[in-house]
Amino acid sequence: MIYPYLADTSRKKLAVLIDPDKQTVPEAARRARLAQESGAQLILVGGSLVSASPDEMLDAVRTVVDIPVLLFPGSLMQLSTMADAVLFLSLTSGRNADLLIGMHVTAAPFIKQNGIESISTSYILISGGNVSSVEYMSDTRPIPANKPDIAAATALAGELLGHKLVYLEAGSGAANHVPETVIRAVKNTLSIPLIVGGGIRTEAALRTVLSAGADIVVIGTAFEENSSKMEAFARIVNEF
Ligand code: 1GP
Repeated sequence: MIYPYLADTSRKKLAVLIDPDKQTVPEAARRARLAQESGAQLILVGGSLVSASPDEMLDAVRTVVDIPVLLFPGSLMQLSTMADAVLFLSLTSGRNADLLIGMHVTAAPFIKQNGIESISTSYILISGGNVSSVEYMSDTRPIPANKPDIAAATALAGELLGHKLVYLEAGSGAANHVPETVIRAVKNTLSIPLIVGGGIRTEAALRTVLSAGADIVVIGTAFEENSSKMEAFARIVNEF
């Protein structure tokens, strides 16, 4: 069971996102090993546009690390038995019924038959200043970045529905990460752990997101561009 580890918010966690579309299997394994050696606590595997099964990549990654490897599925095609657990995402900022419940109905029997740990997660898209892949692919509108009250109410609705995590997402490669005001408003209303990702590129941005209340911070693009940043980023997360 991975959830109790995620639910322990006494220590903040750095999650390194590995997008199967942006790297080969050996590259993913190398990056995962570097993430663990650098002090990251989690690996997420997934992306908006992945069309092949992530099985081989998950297997390779899990072979080289001991830290939990979570599947972060952009679509049903990415479902796999090879991760430690799957984030069972409901895109609650949007009004696309398929991404709120439709795909979950299709996926549920597979998850049960295979005994996969699924962690129900409110996935909340916040405008990151440019049109993200998630926004385009999901055909939904993000919550405006200057509406913390709407973000907080959406997150609270997810918790009241029984979701176990909230993930505030600005979109991979976002121009702006989720603003401090939004993170703070959401954190103040929640008693479940808060994940924040998208557009976090600098140490200053990482500190802002952590001090605003993120329990888990997800970083993909910044490490794809420069994997040597992992160590400094992990040190900051571990200091909080
Ligand atoms: C995307 O939140 C993640 O789903 C990570 O975003 O690639 O911008 O770090 P970045």
